[in-house]
Amino acid sequence: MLFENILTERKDGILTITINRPKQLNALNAATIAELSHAFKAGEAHAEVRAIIVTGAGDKAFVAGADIKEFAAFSVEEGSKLSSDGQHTLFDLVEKLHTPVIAAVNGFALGGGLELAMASHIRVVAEQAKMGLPEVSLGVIPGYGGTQRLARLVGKGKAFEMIMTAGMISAADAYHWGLANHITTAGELMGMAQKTASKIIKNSPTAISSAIRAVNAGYEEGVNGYEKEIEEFGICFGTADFKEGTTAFMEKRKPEFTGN
Ligand code: CO8
Repeated sequence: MLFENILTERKDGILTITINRPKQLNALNAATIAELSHAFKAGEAHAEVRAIIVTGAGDKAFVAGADIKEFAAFSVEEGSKLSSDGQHTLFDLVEKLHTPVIAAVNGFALGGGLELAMASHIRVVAEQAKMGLPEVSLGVIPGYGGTQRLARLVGKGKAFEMIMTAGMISAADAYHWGLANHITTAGELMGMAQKTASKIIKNSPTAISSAIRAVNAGYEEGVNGYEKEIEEFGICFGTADFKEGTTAFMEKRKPEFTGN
């Protein structure tokens, strides 16, 4: 697929995906969502990609939301379809990706932008970034999983406040509420995201995928997270990575994981 709205770069096992519509503050139109979906799937399928960083082009915005101009005239059916398609194509896909995803939040992360950051496994945030779910100010609600993921990350009370006031919070507040894993200067943002990714990719890719599935299971309706943990724990014992990790420990050397 030829990308028109995103840039991708693969280096040292890390795929960086940059949403590249800076004049529109990287707003997510349908084409961008489709390209992102394709890039995340391709990254997950690529044997050399061990972590993915998603960020926004320019110094102003990570993503200022879904593209309001695109859906302003939609009907009830079209609105529902937009939300459902987006959740399945991109946001659920990112959350469930077997490859760890780090959002490097370089500026405004609003509406669908914050929802993309929240679907990512880890968020590294620049100190000038502003985050919020301003949808009710447009007469709509968060539709890309925001009502669910924000409440899980910051708690129900704070999520209600953020959603109902439609306000933005600072990076410092996001850190305080557990929405940001790290805060850093704008200049050090990508370095911090890469440093975090580098720590992750030293470890077993198969075990990391199992951990993603086990953690996510605890948030799935009708799934027992503890049972899923037992299942995934057992699966690890059949992997070459487990053999390598335990052998390397006993041989007092660094493991060389293959992800098998
Ligand atoms: N959609 C489309 N265009 C946008 C968006 C957006 N979300 N955000 C900014 N832009 C465009 C502006 O229209 C402007 O374009 P132009 O120059 O052609 O007029 C350009 O980006 C620059 O923006 P501003 O001039 O507004 O820049 P400011 O620095 O003055 O303001 C803000 C920055 C505060 C970020 C402001 O742009 C803003 O409030 N943006 C909208 C934020 C917002 O409401 N986001 C939520 C959108 S709704 C959403 O995400 C729903 C998700 C769930 C959808 C489920 C299916 C429906």
